[in-house]
Order: sequence, then structure tokens, then C-alpha cells
Amino acid sequence: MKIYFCGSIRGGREDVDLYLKIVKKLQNYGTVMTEHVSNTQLTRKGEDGSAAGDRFIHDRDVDWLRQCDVVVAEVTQPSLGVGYELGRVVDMKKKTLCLFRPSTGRVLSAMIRGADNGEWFVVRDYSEDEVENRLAEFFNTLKRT
Ligand code: 6K6
Repeated sequence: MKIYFCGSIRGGREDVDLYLKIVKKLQNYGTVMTEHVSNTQLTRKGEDGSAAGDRFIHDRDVDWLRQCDVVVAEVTQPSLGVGYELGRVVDMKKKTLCLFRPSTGRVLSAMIRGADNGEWFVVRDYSEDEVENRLAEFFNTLKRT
């Protein structure tokens, strides 16, 4: 199974340790195409994509979104890129899980929470110690569809 993981890069790297934890768990379910998002060495500015170029990154990532079987997004740290990716996958009707931590005091954008259709695009609130269970629920549901 090809899994596309979304997490903030230029939106801020505050949650990168959690992204790493999620990606490690996702690797039990399949191949994570976007492992670099969880790279703790990657800063919001340091690797600004200048080597590859922003157009290259955009086109490659949209291509990977088309190829993937499922999308998992950590959406607590607001990120234009993650929001954009999610908008594209809604159009593609990909099976998508968005994970949000209310304990941060943030309120998730209505454009993400409101996109939950209880079917192939779902938003789940969670705390860090619930990651494993949330992922298991999501992937078990996939097996039944
Ligand atoms: C070089 C080495 C590692 O990363 C880079 C350059 N940047 C990006 N590489 C790959 N994917 C990216 C990059 N910048 C953004 N994205 C995609 O957008 C990822 O799939 C993330 O889910 C999302 C983050 O968007 P921003 O707006 O927070 O950067």
C-alpha cells in the first residue's frame, strides 16, 4: 500500500517529532512516499527546495498524490501546503485520515473539519498517545471497504 503522509514544512516544524512517530507507525501498513516530511533535520527555511525548485516539488508531490492509495495528514500545525494537498485529494476522492490535537488550544479550519464526509475523508481528534489506535481504526476500516 502506498501511503502519502502530509505534515507542515514551511508552515512550521514544531511537530516534527510527532510526524516521525506517525511515519514509523505508518510503515507497518505500507510504503510511506513522503518520509522526508518527518526528517528532523529539515527546517522550515533551511531546505527551501531551491535545489529541486518549487515547481518540481509541487509537480512531483501532486503526482505522488495521484499514485497513492491513502493519505494521512497531521493537521494541527497550520500549513498552506497541507491544506492545498488536502483540497486536491478531496477532488481525487482518495481515502484520507486527518489527525488533529485539540489539546494544543488550536481550532481546526472549517475547510478541513467541514470536509469530513464520514466515508472516505475523515477528521479525527486525538492525543499523542492515541496515534496507534487512530491509525489502526482507519486501516481496519479500509480493509472492510
Ligand atoms: C527538500 C528536502 C526535503 O524537502 C525539501 C523541499 N520541500 C518539500 N519537499 C517535499 N514536499 C514538500 C516540500 N515542501 C512542501 N511539501 C509538501 O507540502 C509536503 O508533502 C507537505 O505535506 C506539505 C507542507 O507544506 P508547507 O506549506 O508547510 O511547506
